[in-house]
Amino acid sequence: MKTLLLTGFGPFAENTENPTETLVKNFDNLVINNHKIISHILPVEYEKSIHVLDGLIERTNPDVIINLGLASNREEITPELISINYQHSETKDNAGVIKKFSKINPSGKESFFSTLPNKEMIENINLINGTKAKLSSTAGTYVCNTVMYHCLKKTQQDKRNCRSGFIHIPPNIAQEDLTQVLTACIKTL
Ligand code: PCA
Repeated sequence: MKTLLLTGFGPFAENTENPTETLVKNFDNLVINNHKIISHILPVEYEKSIHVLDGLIERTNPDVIINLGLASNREEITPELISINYQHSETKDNAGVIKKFSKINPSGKESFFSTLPNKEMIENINLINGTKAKLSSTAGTYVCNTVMYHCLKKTQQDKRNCRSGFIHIPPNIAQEDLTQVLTACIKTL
């Protein structure tokens, strides 16, 4: 049996609800496709999110990590191709911090590519009635990109045999549909 660490986020900025919160909580402890799921809600804070994530990775030693977040301005489900070593947003994080023109890690690599099977996940999601997925080539420069970058950096630096990446979820999709979407993604692992 493999271990899948699944993360989501709670509300932030003007988003009073974050669909990834309910979704991720509902998958905690399930076993799908021979993966035991451990789920956790990360704080929408640049600093704390990565510290919490580090602790989770150390504690659970996962084989796969899927991080989920809300993209309030998108219409499709968007697995992310790449994370970049940058933080820049007008939006405060939930600790009130604004980051602009900042590096996540001043001495780190410029970018990390997702190591999740994005193509297969997109194909599987698009087989589901009424849901649409496409590849995104930017995870933004706010907290989600920070989490994706740090997650890939840590797992590769620690030489963990662990695949990870990020999927952004648009608003206004029913939880039942999101459940099907996430199940379809996990079936590609
Ligand atoms: N979305 C934000 C951070 C938390 C979330 O769910 C983002 O896209 O960076």
